[in-house]
Parts: sequence; structure tokens; C-alpha cells
Amino acid sequence: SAPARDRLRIAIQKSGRLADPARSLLAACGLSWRQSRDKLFCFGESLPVDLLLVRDDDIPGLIADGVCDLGVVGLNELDEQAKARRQQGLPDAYQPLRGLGFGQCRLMIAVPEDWDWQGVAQLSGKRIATSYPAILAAWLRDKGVDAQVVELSGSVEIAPKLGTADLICDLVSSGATLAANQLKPVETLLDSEAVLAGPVHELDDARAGLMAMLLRRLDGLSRVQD
Ligand code: PRT
Ligand code: ZN
Repeated sequence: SAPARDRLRIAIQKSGRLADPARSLLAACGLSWRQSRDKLFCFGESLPVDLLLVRDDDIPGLIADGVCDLGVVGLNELDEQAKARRQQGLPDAYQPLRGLGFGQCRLMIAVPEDWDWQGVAQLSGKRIATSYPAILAAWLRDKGVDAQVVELSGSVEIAPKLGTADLICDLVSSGATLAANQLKPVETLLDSEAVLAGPVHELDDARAGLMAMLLRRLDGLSRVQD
């Protein structure tokens, strides 16, 4: 088994939509850090809780590998990687522990504006571009729809115009990106927000107490906000 550790390690996004709110939330829980020069690792000063600054895509894997104990990541990313693991026959390796109330968005099916939307049966035989192939495949299977999943790592919204797909499955917040690309949202696969993700098994060393304290402080904050 893994060696006992007495410092908790939390992965957050280095830059991007979740980076600042994640840091602010942890600071509001009483954590503070000495900024390291390379800014990949922030050593905790007020408490033995360190930060690892990474790409959001790497956060679930860092928890699965035990490199980090907790992570702040979009439920969309956590759920995608959890479903991908299941599709590969791997055991669950992380779970959402708390919703954090920021980073809200929806994973949605969007079709060309001129489509007369009749329902999911209309997706049959179509090519759907997405960065969330595992969530989309599971949803299509659940709906009994046979469609082709076209995996793209970015710029999903221009795929219909380029002719590489008929429609898309992508994150939506204001809807401005869809409108700018003459697409309209028609179905929601997932309501997402930033979550605090953690391991599926409880820790059995000093980190367990630190984690419990952090969760208590988080819960206290959300009660104050409500
Ligand atoms: O570099 P790194 O890999 O860490 O960052 P990233 O570019 O992968 O992620 P980032 O910072 O863009 O998003 C991080 C997380 O923010 C996502 O995983 C979501 O959980 C959350 N989030 C919330 C969003 C949005 N809202 C959002 N609107 N992530 C992306 N978008 C994109 C969406 O994909 C689309 O392109 O914004 C566009 C749509 O926005 P609207 O307002 O036009 O609808
Ligand atoms: Zn990313």
C-alpha cells in the first residue's frame, strides 16, 4: 500500500475558468500558501495542505494515481473520465464529494438552427462532434439511438460548418457560442459545476483528519452563503 503521508495535496487548475475561484474558495477555508518559483507546487503555510497547479484534464488521473488527495474540477471532466474508465473495465477511482457553486454549465446536444427538432430519434445515423465521447456514448446507448461519435479536442462548435459532423455535443453557459455558429441547444446530457473530487476509499493516515476538517469548513461556508 501507499506510504503514509501527513500533508494533504489538492490539485487545482493552473489557469482557466476554475483557477481563481478554486484558489479563493480554499483561501476562504483558511488555507494559505508560499508561492513556489515554478508555480507548479504551492507549499501550504497555515495548514499542511499543498496545491498542485495543473490542467483540468489531468486532475481525475492525479487522484486515481494517488498523486493528489483532492481536486477541484468540473463535474463534466470528472464524469467523462469516470465513464471512460468504466468502459475500459477499470474500477472507480474518484468521486465528487461536494458541489462548489461555480463553473456552472450544461453539456448539451446542439443542432443546426434550421433543423425542425422532433426528438432524440432524429439523431439516428448522424455524426456528433464532441470532447465528451464517453458521456455521449453512454447517453446515446441509454436513449437507444445509433449515432456516430466524432471525438474532437477543441473547436467542436465549428464541426458542422466544416462538414466533419452533422451536430455537436458541447458545454454551454450563455449560449452565445452556439448562436454565433448558427446552432441551437436541444437536449441536456449533464448539469455541471465545479466539484471537490476525492478518492473512493477513505484515507487511513493524518490526511484523513485534514480532509474532514476541510470538508467541515467548506460546508460551513456554504451555510453562510445560503
Ligand atoms: O488548460 P486547461 O485544460 O486546464 O483548461 P480548459 O481550456 O480545458 O478548461 P476551461 O478553463 O475552459 O474550463 C474549465 C471548466 O470550466 C470546464 O471543464 C467546465 O467545467 C467549466 N465551464 C463552465 C466551461 C464553461 N462554463 C464554458 N462555457 N467550460 C467551457 N466553456 C466553453 C464551451 O466549451 C464553449 O466553447 O465556453 C463556450 C460556450 O460558452 P457560452 O457562454 O458561449 O455558452
Ligand atoms: Zn482542459
